[in-house]
Amino acid sequence: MTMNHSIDPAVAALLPLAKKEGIATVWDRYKAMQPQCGFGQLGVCCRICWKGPCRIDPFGDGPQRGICGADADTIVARNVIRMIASGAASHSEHGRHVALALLGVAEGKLPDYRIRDEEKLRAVAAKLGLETDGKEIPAIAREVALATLGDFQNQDHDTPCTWLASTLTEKRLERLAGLHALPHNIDAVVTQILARTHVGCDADPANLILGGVKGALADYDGMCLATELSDVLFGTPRPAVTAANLGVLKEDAVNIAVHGHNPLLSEVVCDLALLMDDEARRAGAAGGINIVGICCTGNEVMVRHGIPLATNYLSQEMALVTGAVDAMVVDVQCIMPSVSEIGACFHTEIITTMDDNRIPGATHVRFRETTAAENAREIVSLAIAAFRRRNPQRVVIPDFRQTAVVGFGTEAIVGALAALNADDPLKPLIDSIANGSIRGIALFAGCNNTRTTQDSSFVTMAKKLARNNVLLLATGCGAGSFAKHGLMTQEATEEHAGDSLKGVLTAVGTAAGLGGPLPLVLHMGSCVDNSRAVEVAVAVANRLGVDLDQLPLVASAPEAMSEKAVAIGTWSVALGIPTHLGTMPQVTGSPAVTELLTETAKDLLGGYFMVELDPDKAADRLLAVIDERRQGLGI
Ligand code: MSK
Repeated sequence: MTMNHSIDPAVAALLPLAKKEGIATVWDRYKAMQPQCGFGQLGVCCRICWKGPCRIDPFGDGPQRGICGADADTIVARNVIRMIASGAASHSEHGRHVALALLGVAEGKLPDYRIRDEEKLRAVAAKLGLETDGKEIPAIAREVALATLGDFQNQDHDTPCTWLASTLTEKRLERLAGLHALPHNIDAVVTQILARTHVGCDADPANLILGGVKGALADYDGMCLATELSDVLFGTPRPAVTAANLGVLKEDAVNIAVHGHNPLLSEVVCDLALLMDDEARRAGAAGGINIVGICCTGNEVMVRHGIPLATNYLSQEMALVTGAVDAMVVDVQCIMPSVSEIGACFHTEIITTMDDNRIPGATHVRFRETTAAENAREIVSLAIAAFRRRNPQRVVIPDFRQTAVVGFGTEAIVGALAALNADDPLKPLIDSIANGSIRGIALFAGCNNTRTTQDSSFVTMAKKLARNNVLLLATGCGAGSFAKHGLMTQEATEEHAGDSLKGVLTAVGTAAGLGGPLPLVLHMGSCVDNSRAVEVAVAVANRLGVDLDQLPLVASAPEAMSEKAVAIGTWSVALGIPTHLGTMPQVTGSPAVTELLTETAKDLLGGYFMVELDPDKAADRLLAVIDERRQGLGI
């Protein structure tokens, strides 16, 4: 039973304990929810007005139209693009937060933050077409922040968002412009989706889906700016050796788990933890303060600072079941509301920090960038106080932790390649793709989902693709899966990579001073950092003079779950990338929408969705797509 939930051994070790203690977990609630609503699974339930809810009979016997007259195609299309709007809003709100912080730093209003990567700031300014010669860092930062905020303010529909226009290939921009799919303003596009899906508005499924594509591209824009400006403020990822899984918790330390997404909070908590280490020791924690990450905040601090990852999305409750977490500090997105109830079974402080993301039963520390250090000090003090209340008898830390070599953002990958060819860093990568040493590239992204065995599909697919010489990139909770299962190590490369891939990874890793190969899977960051993979792909495409839909590049979200994942998957398709989903999307109640997303998209965009629940078969399908692309390029 347990191993059907997850292949994570730490989860397997703790689930019986949760059961013994009477603690309900995500898997218990999933079981209690069965059977789940078939109408919802097909996407044919409409709750957009109070004449409803309406639902379309998928077997053709009952109603084929809702009370207003909307059919299954309209309902499914409206539902899915509303998910995209939510995903785009989530990522871009995160991005706006970071952009405003950069503006505050530039104007000297946020003493608790600073620009940690001036070189990246200059590179970003150049990318956005801003003149930097003779300008001081604060002035450049201000211009970058204002140009970025323009992507939330521009009212000229014919001028696409700056970040989008600055980061894609010319051919891709032309193709998207031809479909009227280029967003001009993130906020406006999200609003348009909500407006056009109101009762009595857009009923054309193809038109709705195209509106969703525009929303997804707004999501891309928001992710891009969030990632790049976070690098400016907090540092650009560099390779680091760290560890993953619940064994990173320490019995003798104040364990603080940072969980959520936005580094504005977690970075300052990390800074304060260093300053307050002695205080923790005085409270009896011989190991001082131990910061660990969960979900994408975990990925953010992992790739930038090598802070260990406790776990990924689906097992966030398990961290609490160890009885060793003194505080779980959360900001936004992917935080299960159940954590406050489980925290209350122990001594654990669950601390919410954002006024618009609160959980009943949690302690709320109102986080403001203007008072960040003061807020973080309060948070760390709460954790130390909780540590004093910890019951050592209830501490069960599963002895599972894997080494993880992480921190492969674009700059780190290019830097490693430059060790082989300083004048033309992309050449070794392009040559390896051209001569078949690297058969293709796969980006693994996305969440965990109770519909699949946690981590299982990620691991199965990655091993098979690597054996077939596919270079693997990962972000988000997918990256968390690989880190927990030891696939971000040099040993994994030795064990699982096909011979030619191993040769390339060894040559690059050795030249870059890693004393051996690059890890089997390259950790690029959190789910908001998927734009890093696009940056690498665009550089390769531009170098070859082709568009993204010609590259042997695929994406996969084997355990997709969130609305953000729907948005990411859709922009991946819009950029021309064949995109695999390992969970059934809630669209199959409409043959028209299903066809649009899995077939018509290929003609319109070059990218398309592929649904395959079996990970072994999914890997085969991705290999076939890669080979098709290679044939197209004549390599
Ligand atoms: S946290 S969106 S479960 S990747 Fe980014 Fe993980 Fe998916 Fe949340």
